This record gives sequence, structure tokens and C-alpha cells, in this order.
Amino acid sequence: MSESTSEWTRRRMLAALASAAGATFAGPTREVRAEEREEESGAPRDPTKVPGPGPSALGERSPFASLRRTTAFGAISGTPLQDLHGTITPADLHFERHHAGIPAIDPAEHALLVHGLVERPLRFGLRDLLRFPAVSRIGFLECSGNLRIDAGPETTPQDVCGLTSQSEWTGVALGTLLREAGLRPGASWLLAEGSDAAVMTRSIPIEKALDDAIVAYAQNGEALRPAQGYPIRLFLPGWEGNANVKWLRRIEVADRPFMTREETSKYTEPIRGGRARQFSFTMDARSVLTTPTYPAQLEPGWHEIRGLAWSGRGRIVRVEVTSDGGRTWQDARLLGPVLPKAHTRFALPWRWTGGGAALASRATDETGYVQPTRRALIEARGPGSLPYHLNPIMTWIVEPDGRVLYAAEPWDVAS
Ligand SMILES: Nc1nc2c(c(=O)[nH]1)N[C@H]1C(S)=C(S)[C@@H](COP(=O)(O)O)O[C@H]1N2
Ligand SMILES: [Mo]
Repeated sequence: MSESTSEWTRRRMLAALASAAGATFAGPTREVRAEEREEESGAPRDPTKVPGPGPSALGERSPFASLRRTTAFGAISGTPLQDLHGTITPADLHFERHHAGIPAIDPAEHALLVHGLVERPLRFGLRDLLRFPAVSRIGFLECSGNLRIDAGPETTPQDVCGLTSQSEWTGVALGTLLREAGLRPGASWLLAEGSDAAVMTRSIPIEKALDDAIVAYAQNGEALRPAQGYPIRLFLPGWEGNANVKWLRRIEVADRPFMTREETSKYTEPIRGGRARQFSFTMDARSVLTTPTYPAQLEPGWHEIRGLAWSGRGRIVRVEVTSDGGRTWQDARLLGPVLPKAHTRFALPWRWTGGGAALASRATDETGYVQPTRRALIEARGPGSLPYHLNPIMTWIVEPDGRVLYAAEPWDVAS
């Protein structure tokens, strides 16, 4: 809340209280609590009696609807999945993963260099990019390290897998810029480089660059947030977060991958037999319940089980939900629009009659891929695997007293 507004509201509230002098607030606990809330929030008791503040230059959330990212390790912050509705993540709640902090970039000083195996090396400033045909696309962005493997029962979806968010991204198709520069024969990979202190670099196959990659300058209708890569970032629909290079400053076209640190020592997954998956770009189908989850406290009666499902390979076609720990499954309703490579909201009414329950969801995408169990993942990856690309079915336990807890299970994939 901005200082001026809260001060204004406060004065307004005092005036309202003064005009109501003589009224008594005796007795009921409810009334007293309302009064205390009013003190904290500055909201008048009866909004029909006093005109509220007028329009303002910048909106703000209701003080009753507080939303926060949770931060950890000075390097990540998670989206409060359990507190959001629909599929779009408000930009100020988009998860963050910075390998060396957020650079402060003046767009007038920033340019994207496209060079290497091209006919004409080119440099694009933000003003140049804004003149190219714009494309917009709603899509999720997920870190491939999006599973906290040491989570305990008192863990929210935000804290166990909050490194996924969704925005409407707007920018220029990367293919448009590459055609402008002209690809030379043999062009098959490109290097994307960021201008942060990490100088993040990743190799991207040219097919993806020409397919649906976007040099994005906007997020949910406004300029990118500094945390999301202002003034420009690479957006690769359905591909692991790490390859979506922020603060993009250079694209070098080549005839082979560059074998950067982030695709050799990191972001590869050892699998059985002493082998490793490299360039595992695509995010596999996944789902997570958002309600009811920890820290919900359930009352007996009807509830709606809700969550998000997504796949880097296309559309979600089915989400099944269980309330008995996987003995029986029911198809949830998908709330449209169901977009490819996008968070999809699902819901299923459920009546809690008391007693224990174990809630979980299982997503299937249009390629027929079904979200695996934790056991199946461990079996496939073998021991000593790094915690990347883990998308297990996750369970939430409803205790007989109505508490909802994360069914934390040990992960024995990490050595
Ligand atoms: N330049 C640069 N790009 C980057 C990163 C970074 O640290 N520097 N982090 C990567 C990682 S690991 C992820 S998961 C996503 C996170 O994007 P976000 O912070 O917008 O959610 O950005 C990727 N792009
Ligand atoms: Mo990441």
C-alpha cells in the first residue's frame, strides 16, 4: 500500500469513526474483531456510509488479500500457487531464479546482437524490436529443479514446487530476427547469452528457435519485470526455465552446441547405467493440487479440489483426481481455455465427511504421456541422479481433524 493512500484512508477512517460517536460497540466478540481489523486495514466499518478513496495512478491489492512469494537461498522465490485462481500469475508473483542477482539495465543502453553463421550480423535495440510484428502467447515457465526434495508435512505447494508460473508473453518471434539476419548453411544451433553477472549461456537447437521461440519484451500486458529479464528475455514455450535466458544480449548462430556449463555440469540428469540425459529441454506433463493443501483446515462438507496441470509437449487432455490415495480415480473438469504448453486449471467437487483422506492428481497430455509416480521416477533415474525434471504425482493427506498436510516422502534419487 502506498504511504499516501494509507495515510489518506486512515484520516478518512478517523473521520468516519468521529461521526459515528455515540455508537456503542458492546459485547459480541465478532464486533470487536471487526473493529480491530478496521484499525489495521483502515477500511471503514460500513462502506455504504462514507465515500471511499477515489481513483489512483497505480492500483494495489486489498489489504485483506495479502499475497507473497517465499524466498530461499537468496537465489529463488516461489509463486503462491495455493492462493491463486485461474492460470495467469500476477507479474509481481512470478517465481524467480537468479544465478547472480538482477541486473539494472537501461533499455537505451541495451542491445541484442545476432551474429555467427548469419549473412548479416545485426544489433537490435528495444525500440527496433518494438517495430517488428508482435506475437503474444500464454505459457508456463518452470524451473527444471522444481521439486523440493527435503520438504516436510507442513509445506505448501508454493514451497514444494512454486517454481512454475504462467504469463502472457509478448515480443518478436525469434525466427523473424533470424530471417532478418539470414541463416547461413549449416546453422543448426545458437547460443543465447544474458547480460547478468552470471552471463548465463545456453545452446538452443535452431528448430526450436524457428518454431515458437519469442524474444519477449512484455509480460501480462506491460514491460517485463526486472526479475523476469527486463528489457528482453528468451521465452521457449514448454522448455525448462534455465534455457529461457533473461536480460538477453547475444545470439550466436553455429553448426554445433556450445557445451556451456549449464548444459554439461548442470541441467543434465544421470540415468541408469552410468549414462546421462543432456539437452533435456522439454518439461514433462505434471500436475499439482492447489486446494485443499497445507495450510488448509477443512470443515466437513462440500469442497472443490483444484489444481494446475501442464505439459511442455502440448495440451493437457486429462487430469484424474483421487481422494483415497490412488485406489480410485475420477476425471476432473478442465477449465478452459486449454492451451498448449500452458498451465491448465482443473477442478472436482468433493465432499469431506470427516475421517482421513489422501488427495492427489495425475495429468495426461496429448502425446499420451501420463504423470509418473515417485517410485517410477526413482526406478527410471537410478541412484545418484540430480533433482532435475522430477514431476511425480504428489499427495496431500487430510487428517481426521481437518488439517491438510503434504505427504512428504524421502527422495533417494539424490546421492
Ligand atoms: N541471464 C539469466 N537467465 C536466466 C537465469 C539467470 O540466472 N540468468 N536463470 C534461469 C533459470 S535457472 C530459470 S528457472 C529461469 C527463471 O526465470 P524467472 O526468474 O523469470 O522465473 O530463468 C533462467 N534464465
Ligand atoms: Mo531453473
